[in-house]
Amino acid sequence: MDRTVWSKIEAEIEATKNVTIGDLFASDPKRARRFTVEAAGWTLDYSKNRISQNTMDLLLELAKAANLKDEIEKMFSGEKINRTENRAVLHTALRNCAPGAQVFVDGADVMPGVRAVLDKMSAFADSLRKGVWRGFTGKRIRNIVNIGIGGSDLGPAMATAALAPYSKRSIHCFFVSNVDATQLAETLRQVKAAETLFIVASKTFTTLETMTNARSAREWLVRELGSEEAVSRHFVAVSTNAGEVAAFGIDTANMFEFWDWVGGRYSLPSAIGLPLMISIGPSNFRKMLRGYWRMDMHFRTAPFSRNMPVVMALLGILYSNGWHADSYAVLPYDQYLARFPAYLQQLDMESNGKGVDRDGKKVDYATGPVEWGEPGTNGQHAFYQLIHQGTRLIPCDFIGFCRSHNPIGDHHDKLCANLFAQTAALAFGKSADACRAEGVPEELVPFKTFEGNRPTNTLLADELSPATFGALVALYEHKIFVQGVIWNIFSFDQWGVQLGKVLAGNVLPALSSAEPPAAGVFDQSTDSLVRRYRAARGLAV
Ligand code: G6Q
Repeated sequence: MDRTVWSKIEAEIEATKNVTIGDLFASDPKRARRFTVEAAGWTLDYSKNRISQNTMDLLLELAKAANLKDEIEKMFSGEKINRTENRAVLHTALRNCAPGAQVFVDGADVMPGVRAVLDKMSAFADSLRKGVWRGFTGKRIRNIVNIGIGGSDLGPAMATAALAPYSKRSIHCFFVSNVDATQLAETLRQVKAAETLFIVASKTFTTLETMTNARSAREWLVRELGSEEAVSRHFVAVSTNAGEVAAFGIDTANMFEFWDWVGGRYSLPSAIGLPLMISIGPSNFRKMLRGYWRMDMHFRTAPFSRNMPVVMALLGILYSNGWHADSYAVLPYDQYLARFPAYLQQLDMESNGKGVDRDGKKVDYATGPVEWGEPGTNGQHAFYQLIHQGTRLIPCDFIGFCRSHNPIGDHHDKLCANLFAQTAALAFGKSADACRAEGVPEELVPFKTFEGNRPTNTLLADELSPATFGALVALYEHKIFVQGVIWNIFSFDQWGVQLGKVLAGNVLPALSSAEPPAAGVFDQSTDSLVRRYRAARGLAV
């Protein structure tokens, strides 16, 4: 992070620390308009933040000092910015809707491949939806079970729920990710083998959880349908690894490809989105891609002062590094977005949860914050207490829509009234005098006072559509990218995840071997836990 600019921001925070959001509104009748930006069907009102124009100008200087413009161009044009894995980062190519667009990696245009896979997915999704592709016994496919984890699960699972109003309701999508057999078993209880298609989604096709679940699902299917030959009608794969797909027994004609320049957590608009495409249909899927692309174009071309991802990223940095907030909450006022905070947890925390800078040196400032949240209004009856009156600063993103897919009575007005009222209460609070004026007894005044000055962003779109949904995901992707650039960390690798993939492999044999582990193989605590487990399962300790 640029020290010179950052020290100016710190000085500004110190000089204005007693100026509240309420004061800022009182001194500027145009504040709401000044701090509102529009992009790709979304309005971002960020006026309820602890910022003046001066704060924003300084934050924008920080973006400039990090050469953000060049970094954005490097990403869009296919430079290998994921340096620790020597890969380009081109999720934006997956939704590049510009006619005739070309994007080069190692001298080869990736766009023909992107278009070909989209066409292959579309043909497959159509034939499945129309009942042309049928199961081994001739029955229509009514259930899709996606087997994948992390980036090969969270995106399609979240998006399939988010875009349920656009789904073909006669096809049910299930997502199995956990190696805990309970998830697979409970899913299989709900489906009939003859009507079920399994999508094995794994970039590497070697991930322990996914391959374990896929093998068990395959055994179940063969058992239920009585023939190995059934597998080819009931299993397809999404992967970058054709060799492993073939070794598993899936015909590579039924494999949907993606590429090493698509990071797992950025892969929803790739073939990883196949269950979503089957659910909402190819045309809606393409509308979603267009929504992503509109936000991509906004991000690439809009001046930083009007650039929604850049503005949100800068505000996040102000709170993380300037006000020392450890976390932020994302609060969608839409039940269809219930899984959006969980999806963002991976997107943000796996991307920016890094402790060394791009030169491999330990950073001495905070990087990726903890992200969490739940849909409104449920959260209001749970954790909002802490946001309103607790000792921690929790900046919040409120997300809402002007129209509901389920316009029953006045539910939607009530939902949105809560959204707007919460942001106002957080910003302006309720003074002790206001409590007294309402007749609150003096001894209760401290408990009923809200100091306010709690920052929020409000994101509003007309309705939750494939296009606004795509734009929303792209908004957060780019916000996270900008923060990574300013923190000078690599956002597109995930060595912490790799570690987990190796560690369990070392312990696994010790849980079932005839002989207990030799002394000293594991640390003391792990050794005693392994022996406790073995004893309960009747094995020698
Ligand atoms: C995402 C991560 C990680 C990955 C899973 C699944 O960015 O790399 O969450 O998606 O570990 O990996 P596979 O798709 O290779 O099974």
